Amino acid sequence: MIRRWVHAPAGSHWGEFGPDDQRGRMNLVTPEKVLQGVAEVKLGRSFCLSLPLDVPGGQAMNPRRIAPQRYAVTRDGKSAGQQGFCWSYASEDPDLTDVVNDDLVLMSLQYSTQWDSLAHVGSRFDADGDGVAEAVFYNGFRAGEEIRPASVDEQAREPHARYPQPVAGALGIERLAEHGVQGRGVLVDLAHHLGRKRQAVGYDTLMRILEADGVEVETGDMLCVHTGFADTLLAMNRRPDLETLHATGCGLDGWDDRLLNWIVDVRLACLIADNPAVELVVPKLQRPQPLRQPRLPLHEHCLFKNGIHLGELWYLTELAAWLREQGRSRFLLTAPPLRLPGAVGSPVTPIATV
Ligand code: UVW
Repeated sequence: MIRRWVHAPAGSHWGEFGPDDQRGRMNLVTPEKVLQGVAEVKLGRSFCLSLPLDVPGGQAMNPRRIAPQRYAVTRDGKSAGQQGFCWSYASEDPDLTDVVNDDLVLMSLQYSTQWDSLAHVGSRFDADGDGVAEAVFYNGFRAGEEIRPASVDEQAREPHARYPQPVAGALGIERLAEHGVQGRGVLVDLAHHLGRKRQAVGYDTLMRILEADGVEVETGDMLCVHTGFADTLLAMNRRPDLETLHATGCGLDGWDDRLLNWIVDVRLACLIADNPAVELVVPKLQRPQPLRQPRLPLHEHCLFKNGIHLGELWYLTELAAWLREQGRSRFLLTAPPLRLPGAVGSPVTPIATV
């Protein structure tokens, strides 16, 4: 048996659902929470919470991520549709009338509306107490043993076999898919109160807004944070203007300990936003402490320490406006990722039903 960890990081809840758990706080979405979500369905109206998956439009926002490249499956340089017949059958049986198109897509799984799995962000940490910090993920799963990223060199050598092995040997997004991801969603509308100016939102501001709007968050809820970022991005119509985007939209303050404690104490099942990282990513020089530290402290806190999945670049604008009009904040949220073994993230088409 691999003993993955003897020390858990400060502020973490490793082992909360057992030492081998790979689903984290999504375990808090119990059958009872599903029923609470269903109880929010009064009209049967649905909202699509995904951006079109070819938004943002190019790699500018995140150079590591490629936009969907779509291909038709062809024969002799033509797709079945272009040939006007179904080549899989027609050559054998000219009497068959079927015309069939297939296609394929190459894209970064976290290019647009997405889930981050617990294999997405870990930390250099000495989990087994041997004095050596290793790349470790939630519940002590290791990079070298369970997580097998293809190196940049391997990818460059074999661009068409980018990920010959599943990247996440543990904690992959299929763990979330197997759960189903359906339960009660709760929306907090930061954009309504703060406008679209870039700013970090800490505990005090979040509490003030929750109170002003009468939003209650309970154990096992899936919290959606509306900042307006995705709406601004969508309006750019796949030509992202980085200068405008860098000045747009708030993000949670990953350096605010009271906020981090609240996320854990209120026992959110997961945390979702319509911006690219949920948190506001702050340049190194502006960070509070000069010590070794993460670039993404909220990612570290949620994904690495506490098993809280993050949803990013969701489209929440229409739902936020409708909920405000109705004086509501809760809904049934259905958001399973792809059941793709070993994937670090996944595109998702979340649906809110009210
Ligand atoms: C990083 O870019 C590290 O992550 P995310 O897309 O989760 O913000």
